[in-house]
Amino acid sequence: MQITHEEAQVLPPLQWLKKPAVDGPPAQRDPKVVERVSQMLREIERKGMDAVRAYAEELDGWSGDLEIGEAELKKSGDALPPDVRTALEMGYERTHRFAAAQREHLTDFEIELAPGVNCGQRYVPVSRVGAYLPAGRFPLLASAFMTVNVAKTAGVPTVVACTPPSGEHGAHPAVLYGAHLSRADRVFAVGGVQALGAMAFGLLGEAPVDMLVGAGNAFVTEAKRQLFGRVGIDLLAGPSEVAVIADDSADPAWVAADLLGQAEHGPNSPAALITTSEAMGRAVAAEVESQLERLTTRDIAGPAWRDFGSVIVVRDRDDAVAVADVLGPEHLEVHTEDDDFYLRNLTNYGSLFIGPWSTVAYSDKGIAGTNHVLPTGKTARYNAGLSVSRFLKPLTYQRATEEGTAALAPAVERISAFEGLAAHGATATVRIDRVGRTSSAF
Ligand code: HSO
Ligand code: ZN
Repeated sequence: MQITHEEAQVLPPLQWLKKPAVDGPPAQRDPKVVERVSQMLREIERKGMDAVRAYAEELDGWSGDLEIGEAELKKSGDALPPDVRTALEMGYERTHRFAAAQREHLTDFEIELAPGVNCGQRYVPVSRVGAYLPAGRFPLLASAFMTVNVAKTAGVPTVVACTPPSGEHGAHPAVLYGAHLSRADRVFAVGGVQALGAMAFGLLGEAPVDMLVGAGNAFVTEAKRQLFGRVGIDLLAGPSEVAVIADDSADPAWVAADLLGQAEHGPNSPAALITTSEAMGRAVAAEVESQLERLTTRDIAGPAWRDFGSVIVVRDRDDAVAVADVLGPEHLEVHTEDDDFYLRNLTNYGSLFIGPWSTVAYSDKGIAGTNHVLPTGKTARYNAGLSVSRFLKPLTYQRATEEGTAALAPAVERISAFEGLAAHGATATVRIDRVGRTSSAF
């Protein structure tokens, strides 16, 4: 999400109180990762479950059952502290209601384009989806709400989920409970590249999936990239990012807290403050330093802020929008007296958090309802976060009647003849011959 030095030149006059030490996150595609993933996928495709089991043992130290049974899933919630369970149920309910509202706002239609010529579009769900539920350094409990739940709410008939094996339950109980609440059809304790390969190649007693979704480490992301085309994917997630636009009215302590709230994801997580007030920029920078001292995750958030943090002072709100649109951050917060102006004018971001009482973690945990699978690395220029629409194909159709021949066939005949595509033209001619050629051309 960092501004490159070239981009800084074309932006409106800027003052950098704190420039990131490097231009951007390191390239995602480490050649060693690319080669290893490709070799693993080849092996899995060739040897099937034998390879999946061998990798589970070698990489995750797991040789137990790969499928988490119905009964285990149902009681996964019992292993959780009651308040965590209640919070998860709340997250499921909110994310489900938001996804259901998205579904309702996608409507099929049919319009008459000429007499006897109707065209339409209907949303049809993908048949089979595979969701990867990571459980790495920190298990992100809301993952299934964002993937499995949204796919089911879109109407996907079969959604299988894979999560890395851990502990005696075969997988993290909170991750399992999230998958259960989200209505996963089957859940497997399989991690990493072997999970994605197994789902894509149809090795888990299920037909191959049509789409793979969900975030993971660099190997998981690379596996999705290599499998893309054979299956659909949601997006290729990079390090989590946050940017905040703040004016003089913001509370520097809150802005600092929200910057660190994503910086703790990893030492290469970018966090940027864009401010119309130099005083605010300095106050936030000081706050970040003092909050870092108390933060238990300072060993991650500290380097992230040092190497990937920035404070950019801009002239006015138009420049703030211009800078934010160049950054295209995954998460964008607005703490200003003018929040609606930003809502109307910003165009590149994964998800927007309006006003000081909104914050990224509310959606990260699923509690606010919006999705946390969001575009990173400036891909918000052309991509949005995960939503029901990603699982729904807008399939089109035409419905022409005999009466429609006059509006369609003569023009198609002319174009086909001009192109030299005789057989195309003949499909129009046979229909004209049946209804009779009228003198008027078209
Ligand atoms: N910020 C991550 C999601 C997350 N963080 C979940 C914590 N829990 C990507 O949007
Ligand atoms: Zn987060």
